[in-house]
This record gives sequence, C-alpha cells and structure tokens, in this order.
Amino acid sequence: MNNDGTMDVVLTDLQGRLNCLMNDGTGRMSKRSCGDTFAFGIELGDIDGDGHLDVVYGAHEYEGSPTGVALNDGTGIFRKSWTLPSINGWGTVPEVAVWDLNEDGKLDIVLSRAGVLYAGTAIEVLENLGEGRFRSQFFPLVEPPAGYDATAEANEWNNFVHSIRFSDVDLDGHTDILLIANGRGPHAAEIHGSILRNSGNMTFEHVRNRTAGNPVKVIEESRFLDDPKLILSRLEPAQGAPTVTSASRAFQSAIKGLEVPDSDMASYVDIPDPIQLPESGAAIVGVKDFQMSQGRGSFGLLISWGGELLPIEVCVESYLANKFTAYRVRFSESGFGGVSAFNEVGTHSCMGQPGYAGDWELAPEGERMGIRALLRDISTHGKSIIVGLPELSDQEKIGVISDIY
Ligand SMILES: [Ca+2]
Ligand SMILES: [Ca+2]
Ligand SMILES: [Ca+2]
Ligand SMILES: [Ca+2]
Repeated sequence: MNNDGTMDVVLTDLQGRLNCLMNDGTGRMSKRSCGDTFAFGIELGDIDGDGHLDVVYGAHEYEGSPTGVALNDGTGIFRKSWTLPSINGWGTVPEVAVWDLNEDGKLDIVLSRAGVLYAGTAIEVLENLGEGRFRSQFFPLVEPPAGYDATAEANEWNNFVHSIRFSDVDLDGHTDILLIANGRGPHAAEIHGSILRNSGNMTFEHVRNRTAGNPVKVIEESRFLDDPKLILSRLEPAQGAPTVTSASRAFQSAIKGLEVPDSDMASYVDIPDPIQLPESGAAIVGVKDFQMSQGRGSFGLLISWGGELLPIEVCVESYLANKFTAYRVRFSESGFGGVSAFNEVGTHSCMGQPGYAGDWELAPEGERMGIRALLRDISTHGKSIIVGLPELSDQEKIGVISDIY
C-alpha cells in the first residue's frame, strides 16, 4: 500500500472505516486506520494509474453508502474518493472486481449488483476512461417480476454473484468475465458458471453455463470431497453416558421442583451407543422424525441430562453463501422436555415457526440454567450428531451433511 516493497493488508471493518495492516518487512503487521469508507466488498487496483493501489468498494447504496474508488495518496492512506453512479433498484453491491478488459492500460471495474434484500441479479461493467470518468454497461441477469417486494434475503429471486473471475475461457484473445453464484435455487442455472463473453471493444454477451459459447464446466462441489467413508469417520461423535459438568449441575438445579410431564419415549428410535455432548454433559439416547432436505429441516432428540430424560426438537437452517448453519432448539409449548417454565426462552423463529432459540441469541438466563452449553454443543457438533443417528444410511448421512455448512 505504501510502495516499500512489502505486502500490506486492507480490511473493511463494516462500520465506516478501512483498516490497513502495514508490514514492517519482517512480517510484523501494525494496524492503522487508513480511510473513512463504508464497504462490504473491496478490491485493490491502481484505478487512477498513479502507481499506487486504490480501493474499489461497494455496499448498500440505498442506505447511503455509495459505490466508489478510494484513492491512495501514496503513503497507504485513502483520503479522496470517487463516487460511482448508482443504479436505481439495484443498490446492493456485494462484490467488486477489477481487470483491464480492453487492454488499454487502464483497469476497468466489474460490480455484482442485486436489488433490495438481494432480489434480482445483475452485473455492471465500468470502462475506465481516465480521470475519474467511467462508461457504464448494465446487464440485468435475473429480474423479479414488476412490483415484487422481497421480505427477506431468503427469497426465490436471490441468486447474487458472490465471486467474479477473469479468464479468456473461449481462447479468442479477449478476457471474459466468469460469474460464480450459489449453485442451487430456481435461477442458479442462469447465473452460476455463466460468463459475460468479451467480443473486444468492451462488448459483452451473457452466455449461460451449458450452452454453446460457454466452455466453462461446473464441477459439483461433492466431487471435491474426500472419500465418503473418511468424511463419516472424521465426524464420528463421542459415545458414552451423560457426564457431570458445570452446565449439567446448573440445569439440574434449574429443573428441580419443575413439573416434567411424561413423554412418549416409545416413539423414539433407540441410540444403543448414546452420543455424548462434551460441554453440557448430556447424552443423546433417541431420535425421531428426522426430516432434512437442502440444508433445512428438523428432528426430535431424546436426551439424558441432569438426571432427567427430556425430548427436545432441533431445527436446522443452513446458509451456504453465508457459511453459517443455525441449529435452534424449540422451547415453546411441548418443546423443551414439555416443561412450560422454559417456554419463554424461545424468543426466535426457525423455518417460520416461533418459539426457538440458538446459543448465540439466547437470553442471559439460559447461561444460568446451563441451557446455552447444550445449544452450543448442538451447534458445534451438529454434523457429528447427524452422523451418529442410527436412522440413516451412510449415503443418506453424506447427502444431508453435504447440504449443511
Ligand atoms: Ca508495504
Ligand atoms: Ca492509484
Ligand atoms: Ca481498460
Ligand atoms: Ca474471450
């Protein structure tokens, strides 16, 4: 960033600042604030051609965070900025990339754009004309119907481009733009593995994957996994009886004196070698109603914990694009062991149903009652728990866990 021959790092803090990690030449990095820019996606490139790397940045234009270029003053500080024009209705800019697409020596900019709550997918190509001027070409790739009003990021029109790569894939001498998105969902085929084919002179044509003119072959993610048997053996859960931990003691005293209604234990499939959960000290001894598909679903577990046998219900929502899987437990109504005193713990929703909570969103009393330790165990060992269930074949287990981040 300061042209002293050692590689530095630029980070966005998502709060209006750029932070630079400056390398002293031995690999020791010192952190300093190096600009006032709100950004989600950033990329480095010398956009003004003065020999110093600048930062191209994008965020949510409709929330007052313009897309632009922060200019390096030569010392690794970004004082000045060029704001790039916004595009009405396409103000989400989750990914930015730079490449000299017409080989005129000036780096051009490619933006991934989406609508509010990621409804709709588009690409903008900005040709660098020099001196802060750009010529825009806009390519809407998936457009929601007119009047569509998204209520959540999880909507059928969300297939945003999360990575942009450059390569001359058709070997005609012009660098093409490769688009990488979530490979699932109703519009994945239009976006994932598609290209903006460069015909020279900054003319581009969108070519879907698996169509003539697009030689990109998408290889299923599962092909990159190890031997399935190895995956399962690596995820094998700990087995054994419940143990006494500080969380199990806390839970035992919390449940003391509460009425634990009888449950229909016979409806659970027995787990002959119970799955041990290390932090809470609980052991999973039964399972029922296992239903998982495309990274979402629920199942019932029978756990032995704090001297009680309790039925609980686990709800799973996996967000591959966000690299996060939410494991929540149900506390409402017949939820957590059927004990009504726990109902109010379930302050969040899962798959549209209220009365759930995960460890990261649990109210403080959950800590006191030891429940957070159990939820943390389920979050941390979610895949191992699934691998330890007797109901599923190896093939089914591999299918389910490969859908979960
Ligand atoms: Ca440096
Ligand atoms: Ca520069
Ligand atoms: Ca150029
Ligand atoms: Ca090409």
